[in-house]
Amino acid sequence: MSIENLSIEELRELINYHSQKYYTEDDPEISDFEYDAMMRRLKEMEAADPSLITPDSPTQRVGGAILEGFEEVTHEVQMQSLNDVFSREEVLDFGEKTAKAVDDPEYVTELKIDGLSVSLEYRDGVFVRGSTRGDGTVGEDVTENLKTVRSIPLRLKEAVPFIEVRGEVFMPHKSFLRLNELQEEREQKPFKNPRNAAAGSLRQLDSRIAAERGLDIYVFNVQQIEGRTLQTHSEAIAYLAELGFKTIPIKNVYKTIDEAFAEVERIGESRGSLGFDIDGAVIKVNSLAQRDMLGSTAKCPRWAVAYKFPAERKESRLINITVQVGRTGVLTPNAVLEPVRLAGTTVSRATLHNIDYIREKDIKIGDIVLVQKAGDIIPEVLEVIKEKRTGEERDFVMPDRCPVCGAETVREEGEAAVRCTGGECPAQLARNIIHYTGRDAMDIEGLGPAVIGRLLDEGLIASVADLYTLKIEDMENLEKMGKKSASNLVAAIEKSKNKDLANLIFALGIRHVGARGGQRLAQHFGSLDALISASADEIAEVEDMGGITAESIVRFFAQEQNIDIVEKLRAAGVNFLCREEKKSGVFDGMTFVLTGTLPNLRRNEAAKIIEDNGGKVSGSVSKKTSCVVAGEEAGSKLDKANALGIEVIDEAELLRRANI
Ligand code: 3BA
Repeated sequence: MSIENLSIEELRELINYHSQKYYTEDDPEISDFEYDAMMRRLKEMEAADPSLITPDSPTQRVGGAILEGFEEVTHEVQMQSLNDVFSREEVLDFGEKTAKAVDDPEYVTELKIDGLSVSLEYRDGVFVRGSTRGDGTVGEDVTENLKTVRSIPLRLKEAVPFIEVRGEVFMPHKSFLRLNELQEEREQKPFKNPRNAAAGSLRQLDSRIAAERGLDIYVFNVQQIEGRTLQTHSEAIAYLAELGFKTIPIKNVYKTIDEAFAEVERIGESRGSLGFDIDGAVIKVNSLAQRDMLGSTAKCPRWAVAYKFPAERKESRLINITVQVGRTGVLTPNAVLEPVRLAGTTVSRATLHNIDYIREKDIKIGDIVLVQKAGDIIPEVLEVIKEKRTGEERDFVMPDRCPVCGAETVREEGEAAVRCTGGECPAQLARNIIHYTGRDAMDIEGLGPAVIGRLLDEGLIASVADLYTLKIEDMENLEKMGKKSASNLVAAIEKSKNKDLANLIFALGIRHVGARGGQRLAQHFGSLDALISASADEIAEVEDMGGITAESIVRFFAQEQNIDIVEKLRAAGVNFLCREEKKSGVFDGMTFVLTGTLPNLRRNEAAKIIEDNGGKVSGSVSKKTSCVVAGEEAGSKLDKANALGIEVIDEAELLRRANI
């Protein structure tokens, strides 16, 4: 079947089907490649006629809306809490009380996902609103962010008149590890555990950020439903799955509380291999009629109980402290431990964060330490058992030379991190090259971390400049690479020579210079040579460049190895000039602020139109603002513009004035 012949509605349905197979059922039927092709085709069709875009189109999952704050949502049915218990006795007690109040209760046992409770509302089968729990009565409207969660259906398989469901949003370990790697590369603080990362993602005002965080959901309750009656919880969960939700797994219905608790224990044993954090298990009465009879206390239903697993901590001997070097040159101390079993896995390493952490906790090599998993994945050393010291313990000193390349290490004012200063440090090299080939940098397709690793191992490259001298013959014999891939790679590398200066500046990996910084610098200086010969003061004059960034750029080009690389890139024929001239036109010298949701344009599309006509876009309204473009639900920025007497126009007026 060719996707070219499908109507837009048929194509959407097909994508929704495969998206559900992949994200909700974890059972894909087609390759990522085929899926991407369908998405591309849908985007093309929607771009050709934006009036065809529907709010529940799968293209709407990438985020876009930028809010100024979250609206309040008053929960029609309160979001209750769960009674927590910590022992088998308390669970049996719950069983006894339940059996006294109702006849022959049956139970189900669920995982207790360690995430954030949310409520999802659907009208006529279409997702209309999603909100956080908040204090149980009033939460926040996070619809835009929830739309980006791939396992939340935007349209149900049946057009139920109205349904409200509740579930737990969480960040799987895979997404969490990837996010923290990115945080490190961007020199931002890593998140402490997946729960905090999920919470931070749900509270993003820019839904494009939430879209990249890889959140997931398990739905565990029907709160309100019109047009259907349900008898039991297990029936409700099965029905939710039919509607297309990713539902909390229910293994069995148990006739005794003992059997239900046995399942709790099995869940405890499976903890380490789930791929996400749980903090316990929930036992619930299955019959909805019996739930009504049992009722609630002030805050919690009497028909459910949460058994919380103890945070597992164990003692182990800290055998050694090793130091790892990341791409940005940060040295991280790691504890080597005598292996212990913890929360389902064997732990033999733990992070010690940085030298301050080691000093604060007075950690010495040879100490007996208490180890805990923060969340369920990253083990950390909690404290030293001082009573067990023998006097044989040794102090740890951060090396003053990089353990990988031998260059000096420094600790900058006010920073916790110690860094390697070696420009050719092999530990940084691989990640520098990966950065160079990235999409926002030189965009060299097919040159990912695995291939780069092999090229480095074989000694075929020692810097990004060496990419340009690679030949097909060099590569075709590399493991898993044939002549065809090798020649595609050489072509992709060749193509990168024509990238714009903005990409090149970003690709060089200068500390504090991001993709946008690269653009500003390219437009201001016009050529790489002009940037290289600029002083820190001159650089600091460029929009958005601070003193620290300017110093960092000057320091980068003062290093001989870096100039060597620049010269090799020049010799290879890499473009050093800015082709994207700063645009000029009807908006020269004007500063615009965008607020609210525009009827047709996305925020970045409107910004591009303004910039293409010589204007600037700023995030906040001030006396310097020339004009505010306001859409629906514009908030405080619009009020401020009115107060300051700044001209306010709508999308249509913007399009009339601009030259498109
Ligand atoms: N089941 C959390 N509450 C849960 C519906 C009740 C409930 C939970 C649960 C009240 C989980 C309290 C906040 C809340 C929606 C109230 C679960 C989980 N069941 N499996 C019995 O996996 N974390 N949390 N959320 N209503």
